[in-house]
Amino acid sequence: MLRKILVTNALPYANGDIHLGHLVGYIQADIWVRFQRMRGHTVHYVCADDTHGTPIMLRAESEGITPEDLINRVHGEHLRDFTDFGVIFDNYHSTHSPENRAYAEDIYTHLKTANLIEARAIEQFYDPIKEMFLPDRFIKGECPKCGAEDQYGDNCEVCGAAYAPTDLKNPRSAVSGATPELRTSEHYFFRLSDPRAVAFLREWTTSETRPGVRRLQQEAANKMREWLGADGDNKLSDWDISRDAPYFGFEIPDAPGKYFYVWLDAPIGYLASFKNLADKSDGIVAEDYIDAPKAAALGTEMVHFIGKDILYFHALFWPAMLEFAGYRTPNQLCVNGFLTVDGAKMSKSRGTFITARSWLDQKLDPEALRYYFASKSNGSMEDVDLNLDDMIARVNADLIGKFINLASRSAGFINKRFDGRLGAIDNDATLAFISAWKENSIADAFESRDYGRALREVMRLADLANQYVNDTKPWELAKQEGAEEALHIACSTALTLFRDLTRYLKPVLPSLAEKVEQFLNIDPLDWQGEWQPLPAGHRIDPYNHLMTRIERTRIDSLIEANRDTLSKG
Ligand code: B3M
Ligand code: ZN
Repeated sequence: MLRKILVTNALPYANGDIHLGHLVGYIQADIWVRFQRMRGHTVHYVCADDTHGTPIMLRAESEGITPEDLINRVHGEHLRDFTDFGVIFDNYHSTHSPENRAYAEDIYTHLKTANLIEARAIEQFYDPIKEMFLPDRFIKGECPKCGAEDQYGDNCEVCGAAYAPTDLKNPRSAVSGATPELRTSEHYFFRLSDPRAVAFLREWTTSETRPGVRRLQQEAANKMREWLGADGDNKLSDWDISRDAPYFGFEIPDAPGKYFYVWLDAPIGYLASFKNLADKSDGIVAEDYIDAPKAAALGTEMVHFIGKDILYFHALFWPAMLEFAGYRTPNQLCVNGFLTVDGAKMSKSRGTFITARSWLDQKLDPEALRYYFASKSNGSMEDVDLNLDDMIARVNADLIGKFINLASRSAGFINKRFDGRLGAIDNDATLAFISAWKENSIADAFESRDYGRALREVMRLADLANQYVNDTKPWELAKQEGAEEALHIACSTALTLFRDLTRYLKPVLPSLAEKVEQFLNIDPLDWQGEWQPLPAGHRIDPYNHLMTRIERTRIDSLIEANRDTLSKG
């Protein structure tokens, strides 16, 4: 049965560059979207910049521009970076948009009507010079536990202690340096602790979205059990969803000077981006994917790809917000781990806090990184390690040494000796490929986002194909009298196997696959129907260079370009 799926990635904050750590989850999502489309399913793939909140307001102020100018500039930078890595959204929107304001107000109003919003007075640090309340990360002081200086208001980077800003010794505003004052202000809370919300979340976090497919990976479901507590427990605390002016965001209806906290309207940005897409497209009806009754009746799906650091928001706050506002809830959360580089956290001082743009500036192939991240992805929340030497070795061995080499050792003879026309193929050599096609094992691995398993199977097939070429030795047949037909069959067979490998690699290496489709002079490859060889008589185009080996020197200059010797991180 063909599926209709709305797929999203986490919305990157508009106050920073896209770096390789972001790209793990974006590439995993883009691969899954491309795979589903090759299988014939309808996928709408959307994202947006996450634009509200104090950091962006203060950064715009420090640059002497408006927040709107800042987020417009960053929107273009982010979209260029994603596009250049082959992460192609149907729409890349912004949370600072009319659609997002409308949905945020509607959801809030519904939650209020459901008696799930409560006003409470809270004490917070206030900066008397900047005349603003201070988020925890904008208060510095000495750690109450170990005395370390210059620690943030919520946790100590030296001893790891978590605490309230009021526990800091000698607190000061990180914005103006002033000593902050404790002031009381009314805030609005989403009552996540309401028994209705807890009961809903217990069911939602443990249910299946399709037969045999759970909404959450096992590690994520385990975290939920920890956060929700055992049956009868009620460990969820209510969520403060308002912030006081001055704040860059949406004002709360009927609450002048009160704004939606950035995380209230951030996930709503998924809906806003899709609504913006639907309104400018023919044949897409946003409500079919957003309204609970319509989505249920039509069987449309909503699948979010996120990093594990934002699981709490997406597995608790977000589904509860949607459920009690009468919107459809997500079918699945696909959660990725963090990126480490050479086994350690990305670090500016070591030059491994690598931006997407710097990878491209070094003329490194973005599809090399796509391939490596895919080979290290297994569909779990485990961290992904970018071991730079291993990446060089694996890309050069698998893609250049096995995959490309197959075409480069056979295409020339077809062009030179047979006018670019293919001949008959050796059916025995295709048997393993035909059974792989029928077994669907590679497709199943892509479906479950275990791209590492998929690629291991693809490379096993590539080894078989290269073994066939090594056995038939076209370069020797070309010198033998009367071996024309054997040469024609050997090279035609190799190119059919190469076509199969290209199909399987296409979700991971879309632009390389497109070059191969042009060289083989075939229609865009999909992943449906019966297996067919490239037919005898089919004309291929001249073989051109498809991919360049990666050299360590290029990686070394990448690291130098990202090394910030002054930074601590
Ligand atoms: N902007 C945090 C992040 O960039 C936040 C994600 C929002 S997803 C709705 O990971
Ligand atoms: Zn400490």
